Amino acid sequence: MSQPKITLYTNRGCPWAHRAHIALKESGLNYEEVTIDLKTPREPWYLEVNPRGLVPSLSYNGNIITESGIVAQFIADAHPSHLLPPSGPVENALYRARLAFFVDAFFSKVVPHFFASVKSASEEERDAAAEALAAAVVKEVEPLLAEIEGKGPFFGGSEKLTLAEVQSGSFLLRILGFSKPEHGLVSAKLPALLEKAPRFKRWAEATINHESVNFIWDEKPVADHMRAKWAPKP
Ligand SMILES: N[C@@H](CCC(=O)N[C@@H](CS)C(=O)NCC(=O)O)C(=O)O
Repeated sequence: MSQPKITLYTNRGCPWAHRAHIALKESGLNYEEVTIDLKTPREPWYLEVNPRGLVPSLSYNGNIITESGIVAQFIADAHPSHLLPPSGPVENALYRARLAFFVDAFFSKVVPHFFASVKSASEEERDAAAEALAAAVVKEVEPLLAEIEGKGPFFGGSEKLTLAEVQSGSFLLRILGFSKPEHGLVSAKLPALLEKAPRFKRWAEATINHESVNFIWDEKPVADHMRAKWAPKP
């Protein structure tokens, strides 16, 4: 396939836009990166690209695709690779359903506790959010990682990144990275609490250490921005 012309409208501090960077890099696709300043109102030209004014947006040979989950899925579908098998035969469809359920479990059951932590008004609230986050990991995510036992660290025991890590990697960077005490966003007790979920720990650490996941990551400015935006003012 000839190289498509790809433009990614993004902001590197946005976890949703970050998904598109991971998918493009891991698929070996070149792209032009256009940074959208999120501190000022969107300019009219960008609202024509994406009427919602959000990042990311992807232009693929002139076709506009928005919403990060859809962008990542599109890249995996248009450029088949280790990220995602084709939808048939039925074994593949079942694998894809399991992968989608895994991502859904992570975002619906675990990530809300991360946002609660960032918005916590006290250390006690942050500790409680970390406990709830770890409990959700143990209950909802750890059982879905049974296949990594004795195999590769990524979803389903894969040695290579999959669409599951494309969708969740930017949030894993924040959940684990922000538990360093200097950020004051996630309880420093979280790493110890996650010892109860050894598969999750292995999966998450392998994911955040993968170059396609962390190549745009700049922890301190992202943490500072998140604190300024979400943390309650004293
Ligand atoms: N559901 C959207 C969420 C994207 C989103 O919320 N992006 C934020 C930045 S992280 C944004 O563009 N916000 C616009 C603004 O802050 O004005 C997706 O997954 O793409």
